Amino acid sequence: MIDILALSPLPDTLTPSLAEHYAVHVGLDTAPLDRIRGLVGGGAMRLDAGLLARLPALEIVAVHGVGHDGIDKAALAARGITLAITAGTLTEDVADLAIGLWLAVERRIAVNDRAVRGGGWDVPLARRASGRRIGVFGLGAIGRAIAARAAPFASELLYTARSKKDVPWRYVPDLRTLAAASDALFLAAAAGAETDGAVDAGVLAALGPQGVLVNVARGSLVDQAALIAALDAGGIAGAGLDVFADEPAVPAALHRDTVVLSPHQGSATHEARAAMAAMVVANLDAHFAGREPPGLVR
Ligand code: 8YV
Repeated sequence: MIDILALSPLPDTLTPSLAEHYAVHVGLDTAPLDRIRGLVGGGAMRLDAGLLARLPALEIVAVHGVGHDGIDKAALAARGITLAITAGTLTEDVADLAIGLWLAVERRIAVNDRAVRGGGWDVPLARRASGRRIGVFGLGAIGRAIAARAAPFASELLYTARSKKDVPWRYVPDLRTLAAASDALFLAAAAGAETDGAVDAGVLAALGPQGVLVNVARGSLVDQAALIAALDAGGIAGAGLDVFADEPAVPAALHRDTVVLSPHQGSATHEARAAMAAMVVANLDAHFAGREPPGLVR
């Protein structure tokens, strides 16, 4: 059997099907590193040149997810190592969660749930979600799915992306202008140098005291200290956050009624996780059969 390394324990949805086809080793300490031909890890995995050097037989990195910002792609390319992701398996689920977080912030769903559990029955007034101007940063598959869901709610749907797309929504070339024109700003851009800290104090100030930020992309897109400062100062109205700067750490300063917190669960549905597991295996199987993996990153 071909030896595969998982840097950390794999989800239960993936382990059985992977183990049927491959000899799976979990963790660097016990794995036969010189025989490892495939590496499997989550979308947030870190893979640098130093780790790659310890894996001389590595041929493919199969990501259980769609993010690959923590992977040194130049180092992979230099060794001719294939990179594959589970493209298309989790789009709808992440978009669903984004809308859920936004509605939970606007309509105080989470904070009121906590109040009712504590015996409360007050109904502090919330904000109408319908009729807001909605901005989406990043118009890949997930950004489009968010926009398609949000558009029926919105008075206007705007987006910022690397380029204007053939979509019925208004293109705004830069993030700060997008934030200024939006009541709710959804983050769906890929992480990386281009978007690192993109939501900074200036963008948050542009979003303004009535604005809500929703992040289902990566914590790295947001200057988290600036976000906390904006929430402290009433610079924005609230936030729905599925991702954080240093997961799983969630600063106590974000534990507030205007913020809905979520444990990086965008793809955590039975359906998405089953599809992700199947695609990790399909990517590996294709590669080792000499075919192009369906989730190949070019
Ligand atoms: C997963 C993700 O939580 O796809 C991604 O990039 O961050 C998430 O879907 C992660 O990959 C789980 O392994």
